Amino acid sequence: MPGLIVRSGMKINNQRFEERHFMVGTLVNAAKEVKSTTEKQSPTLTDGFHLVVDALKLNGVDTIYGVAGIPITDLARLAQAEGIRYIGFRHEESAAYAATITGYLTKRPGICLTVSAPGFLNGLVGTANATTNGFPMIQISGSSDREIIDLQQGDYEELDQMNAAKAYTKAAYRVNKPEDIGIGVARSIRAAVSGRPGGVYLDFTAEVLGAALDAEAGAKSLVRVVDPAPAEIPAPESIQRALELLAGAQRPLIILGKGAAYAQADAEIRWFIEKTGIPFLPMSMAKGLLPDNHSQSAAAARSLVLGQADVVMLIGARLNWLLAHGKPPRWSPNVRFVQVDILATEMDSNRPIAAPVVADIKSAMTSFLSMLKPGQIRPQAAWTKAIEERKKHNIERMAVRLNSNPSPMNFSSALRAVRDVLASRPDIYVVNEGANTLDFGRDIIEMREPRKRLDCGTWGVMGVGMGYAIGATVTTGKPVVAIEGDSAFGFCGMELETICRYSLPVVIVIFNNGGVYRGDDVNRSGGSDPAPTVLMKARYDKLIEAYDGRGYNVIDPQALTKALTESLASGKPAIINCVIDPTDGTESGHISNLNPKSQINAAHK
Ligand code: ADP
Ligand code: TZD
Repeated sequence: MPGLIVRSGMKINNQRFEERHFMVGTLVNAAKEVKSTTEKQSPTLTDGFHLVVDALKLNGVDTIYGVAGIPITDLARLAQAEGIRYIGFRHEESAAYAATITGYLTKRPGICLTVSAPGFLNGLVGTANATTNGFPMIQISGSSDREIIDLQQGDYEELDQMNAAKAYTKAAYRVNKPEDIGIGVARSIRAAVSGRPGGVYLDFTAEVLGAALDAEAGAKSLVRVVDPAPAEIPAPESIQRALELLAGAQRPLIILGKGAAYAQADAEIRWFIEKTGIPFLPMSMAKGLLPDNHSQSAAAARSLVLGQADVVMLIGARLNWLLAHGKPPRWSPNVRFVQVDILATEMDSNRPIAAPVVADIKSAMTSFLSMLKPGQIRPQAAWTKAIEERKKHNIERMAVRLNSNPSPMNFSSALRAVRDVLASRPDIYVVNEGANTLDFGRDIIEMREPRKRLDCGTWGVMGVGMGYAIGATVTTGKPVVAIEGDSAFGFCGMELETICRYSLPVVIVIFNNGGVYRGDDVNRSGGSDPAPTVLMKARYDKLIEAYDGRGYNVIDPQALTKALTESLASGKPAIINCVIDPTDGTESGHISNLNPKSQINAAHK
């Protein structure tokens, strides 16, 4: 074994190498042992661990989320020693969610680090979620010995990880030689952020991590990725076509999706909307891109605008299930679409797209603004008036529910209290998951700043809450309020300890109605087991006391207001257990219609 004098803190550009011994973990001992006998004759070496850390640092990675174990424990230690912030989670799924939301907020891939096989698979749920949502992140995993895996000879945590990952990621790579680490990292970064972003899997075998390499050759093998997400400029004729279609519309509508929020083209989007006067509808995570109280927001007249718009411009939004696939009866059969999206194959995926604009949103909106003629687009006054009237009607109807004070609290009265506290704190990130908690939360909590609302997204996945909350505050330094259904919280609730360990300013408000959707279901057999959707009406506030956090149990909106105000002012982790009427809420929230209905006539059952 050669002498392990390892170079780190490499400055690739000016070739100035700072030499020092590897100071962490088991390798420290190995290094010391060998150094005494062979130091003088040995070439200066680096190893896979160092090259991975150097490659990440070279590309601006400053945070890694992960769970330690064989074979990546020393990688986590070294990353921390080298100045990358390492956040250790209790479960890889949450670490992957944290990396995902870092990617969404920064447009740079968040990094999640997992151990082989089971840890890898746990993290893969989060990586697949990133891919589905189009957010950039990289799951880096150590893996076991290739020869043993390929012959299926039964290694510790044996799994053909790269091939398992391929189906659920935008790209999957494995590095089998230490000199390929730089290329592996570079390819992963590019794959994660270019075009439609997504989750990428990057596999380092245990052998590669431990392998030694001449330090100078190692340094030269690293790659700093230049322009990882190049601008994709739209064809001028595609912009022209779209503008003509919009100009001929009587009842135009703009739908802003989370791709628009991700693109960080906030000013360009706002200018276009305000210059044209077209009403807009924000999808859930695009809320706040323009403030919810903007006069052109049609959010409170959603059914009307979807049903009656004649030309709809989709900006970073897909015509998937969240938009009823653009089809009747929710939509007019004659509606025509402009779609601005970076992915050409998204066009015509559900409805024909009359005016596709394939480009990145910032470039596209810049072109729209430069080609838009004064007065070219103006929605009909009758259209904007109809929207105004419907908004007024719906807001008045909603106010009745919002302002009632039932006991126990229902979703609306509790959310009113949360909304009112957050009204003076637009800096706060709002994480939201559950079914009714999500649907009511989306409608009631007003957003005034872009990218501040983080929720279950395209997959409707429960369990993102804690990872998103941790990732958001670690990335931005801002406080987070996580509004959680009691079932949703349970998926990754142990991350409470992570939140307390790092003393993160996260306040978790648990909407506790004692069940999935509702807490009052009964066992149809008459037996004593709880019904499938029933949970214990637990005191979740007591959980956080185990970690020296602050817990509140509240049964009315006044107490909720006080608890939330106080916990936000403290800047410390807190749980507010919010007691909600178990009979409030509907099965599956607003998407009850997606539950299959039996085709068997009740009479024949
Ligand atoms: P929502 O759920 O909010 O409706 P989706 O996730 O369905 O949004 O759609 C987001 C769309 O935005 C995706 O089709 C994606 O390809 C696109 N997208 C993401 N980033 C960009 C960008 N920078 N420029 C153009 N399109 C983008
Ligand atoms: N598992 C995963 C990973 N995602 C899911 N979406 C579900 C299961 C099914 N599911 C929903 O779609 S919502 C939900 C589950 C289990 C929880 C709803 O209960 P809640 O919220 O307490 O979180 P409400 O407000 O009581 O409806």
